[in-house]
Amino acid sequence: MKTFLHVGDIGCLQTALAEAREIKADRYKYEHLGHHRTALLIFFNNSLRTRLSTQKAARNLGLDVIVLDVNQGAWKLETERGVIMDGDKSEHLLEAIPVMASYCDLIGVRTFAGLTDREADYSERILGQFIRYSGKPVFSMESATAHPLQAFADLITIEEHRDKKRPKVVLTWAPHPRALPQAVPNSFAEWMRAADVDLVVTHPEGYELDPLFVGDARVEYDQMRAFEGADFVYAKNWSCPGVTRPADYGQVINRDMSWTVGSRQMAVTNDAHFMHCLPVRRNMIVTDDVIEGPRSLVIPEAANREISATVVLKRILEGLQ
Ligand code: AN0
Ligand code: CP
Repeated sequence: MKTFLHVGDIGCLQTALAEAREIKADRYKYEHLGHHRTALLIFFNNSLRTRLSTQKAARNLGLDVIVLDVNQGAWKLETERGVIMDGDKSEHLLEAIPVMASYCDLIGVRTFAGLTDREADYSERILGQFIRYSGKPVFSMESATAHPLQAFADLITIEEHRDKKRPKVVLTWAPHPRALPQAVPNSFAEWMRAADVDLVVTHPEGYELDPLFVGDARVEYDQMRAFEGADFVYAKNWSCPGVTRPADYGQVINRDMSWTVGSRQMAVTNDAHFMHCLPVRRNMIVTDDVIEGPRSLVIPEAANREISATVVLKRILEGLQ
């Protein structure tokens, strides 16, 4: 595997899930694969889970790891070509990428959407430059439009907790004070469509996700109706994707606190498991009672980030042999 951004990059999901089970049973099984290899993890944005779980995954595979926080200690990077660099940015990504690539064998990049220019975000301009100019395998650690390591961990978690062949999985928007990317819901929808689940997406009008990810999944604007009989509830905030309202791209266009997931909504589900990728704002996205309740999966879901990352890095290393 040379790049990891979309669900198609991992191939057959049943095979990937079988590998996840194998690695969970013995996470050092492929320790030899990373011998004398180095992973570089580059963060343009904050992270707790991705930072820790991807490093742990790399070490499971015997890799050396270098972590770079671009905004702490490195030169400020210009990302647009053709700019006269007379501002505060000392170095261009076009030099920085091949230099960084010369010290490693594979590269993970976290670079959030700017949420001002839809075309720039949805063309994955920054991740694309790493793919084009590094000459090394590149994987998304949440890039502008996708968070595949999260979606893979979510799928592993659903697989571990489902008690029917085809569970009903509801992706619900929930309120948040600041504008957030669409990467998490995009990838969740994309991976759930590829898996054998009954996916329902619910959000206020104006929050329609890009068809590239959501395809023809059922969209239900009435949150209570969407939750009826759900086996899994996956909550997430996202900003306006600009699909039906291009001028509002990246904006917060709804603050309706009745969308906060609480016992009222959970009561109409099939005793659903609650999921969220974290970090979560309590009593904005979900009430204390629900996130602390017996059906909450947020901690095992985060723990599975180590497993999804180990499978993905293993696949990349196998491609280097
Ligand atoms: C980010 C987001 O919503 O994309 C990261 C989630 C994994 N969340 C925040 O910035 C709060
Ligand atoms: N879920 C997730 O990716 O969390 P971090 O932003 O803390 O890495």
